Amino acid sequence: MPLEAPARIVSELTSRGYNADREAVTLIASADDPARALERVVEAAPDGALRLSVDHVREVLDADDAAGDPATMSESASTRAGAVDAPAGTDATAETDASTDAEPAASPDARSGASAADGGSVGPTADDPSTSTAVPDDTPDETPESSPHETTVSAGRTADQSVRSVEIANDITGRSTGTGAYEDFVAVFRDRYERLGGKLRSRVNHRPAEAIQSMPGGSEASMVGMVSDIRSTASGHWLVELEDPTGTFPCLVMKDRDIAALVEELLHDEIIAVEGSLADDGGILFVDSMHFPDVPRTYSPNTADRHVQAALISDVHVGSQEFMADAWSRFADWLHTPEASAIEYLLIAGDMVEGVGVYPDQDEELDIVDIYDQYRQFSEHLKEVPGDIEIVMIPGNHDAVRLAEPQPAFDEELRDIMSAHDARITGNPSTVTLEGVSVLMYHGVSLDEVIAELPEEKASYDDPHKAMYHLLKKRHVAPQYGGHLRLAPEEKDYLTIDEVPDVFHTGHVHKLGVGKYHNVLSINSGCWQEQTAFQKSVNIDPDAGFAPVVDLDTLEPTIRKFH
Ligand code: D5M
Ligand code: FE
Ligand code: ZN
Repeated sequence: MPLEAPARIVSELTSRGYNADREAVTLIASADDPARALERVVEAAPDGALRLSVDHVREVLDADDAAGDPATMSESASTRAGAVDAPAGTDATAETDASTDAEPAASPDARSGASAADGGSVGPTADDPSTSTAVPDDTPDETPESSPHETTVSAGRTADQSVRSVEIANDITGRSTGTGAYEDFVAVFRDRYERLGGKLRSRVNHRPAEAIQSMPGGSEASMVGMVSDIRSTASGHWLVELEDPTGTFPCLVMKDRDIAALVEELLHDEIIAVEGSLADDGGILFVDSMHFPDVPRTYSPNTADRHVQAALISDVHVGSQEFMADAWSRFADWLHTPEASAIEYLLIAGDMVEGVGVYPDQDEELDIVDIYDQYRQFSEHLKEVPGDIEIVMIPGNHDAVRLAEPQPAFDEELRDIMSAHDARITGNPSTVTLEGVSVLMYHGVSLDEVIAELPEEKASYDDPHKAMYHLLKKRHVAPQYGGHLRLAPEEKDYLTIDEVPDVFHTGHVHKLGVGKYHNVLSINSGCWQEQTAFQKSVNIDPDAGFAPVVDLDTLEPTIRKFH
């Protein structure tokens, strides 16, 4: 195994029972022969050492005689045997107290799709502020040898990292072919039609628009098409125009039919199927039923073979004056505690930094004005996370990548800035499969659209997971093009949801929402940014400083609060 990557070195050291300071790992990584350097460092490690210090590594590398590090030698052997190596400055009391924030599992009701908040078990309102802090504020600050944030490994995590697996699919990075030309838009919509239409064609006896146009009046007819227009008629009925590669056809949904409620859910450019009968003159289809690509009700999600957890977060917004550095540090410190030892994965669904020039007047609230400095600072905060947690991140609309979706991952320059933690960096959206559990990660800009277009009870900022349900039902993360959403036409539609994910993870709206849709766990992960002036002006009250945690073996969610 190549040992150049810090994470590989960390895992090699962990498998031999050692933790190491981050700088020590960096030093080993930068040696001429990292594998040999690691061997020598381990051989020369003082008896009973738990953590290999940077001084130790330097001495070994500089001269060939090993020198013990008093600070590490004083650690007890029992700690080495698997107990957590608390970050320097965190004491046992802090660890115990950390457990008091435990929020009950959200227990979303799979059938009713009830929001976690409905159950009163998650969300800011359910919290008792006195017990909700993950690590008490009085945690001592002294950092005798290295700052807690230099710590790379928590010994409580599995030593055998070979059981881990992270696979990434549907990543646009490096595959972008679109030029933005008209033909590219035609191609991407054609691909969308083919792939989502394919999920509907077996369910209805469909005909192309062209064929329906020449069918006699009164015939039964079905069509699979993209919604190209939605209008209400003078008498209050709905006229939905469907388009397929052969043409368009007008479909009428009568206002007094049950299916009229479904018209309220429709977005432009989504793919649906309708069945009905043609008017006497054959010029319009009276719709009797409407079908969505959807997720089968009986979908049975995959689970991991062992007890292991993933924390799902987003919208860190480093560089904003409202970024909650303290809450973030509490979260990161908590990840070093035994209570968090099952968390081996951290997924970050976009908006790492606040960015520059994303919204009007945004510069008035910037703490860091240079975008690269924002990423440097973000990287520092990432280092607070234990080095033996696998991190996967996608960009969001505040990040320094193209805004149009699908968004490619961060470029080399930004990757370099964020390399310290060896995170996996992928596009928005991406499907990330953790030990068999597929997580569809999507930043969530389309949620603004879904919430704006659908009636309050079907999608709202207070229940963002319900808006996510509609994306699952439409099998597309960003169905409607032309509003908030910018689309980069590629040769295939990266935004369709081809395979049903086991978990759907979004952010962007800065509100917590957890629920299950046809057994797919849907999590909108809140943010790490306090209310901004804009959000105040439009009454958005963000859920800031929460970390949803998912059990990958049961797919049960828990929400942790850190502020
Ligand atoms: O956006 C967080 C949420 O707030 C998301 O629902 C969009 C909305 N938002 C925030 N600022 C603005 C402005 N200036 N105009 C419109 N909508 C806004 P995020 O992009 O993740 O910060
Ligand atoms: Fe955001
Ligand atoms: Zn966003």
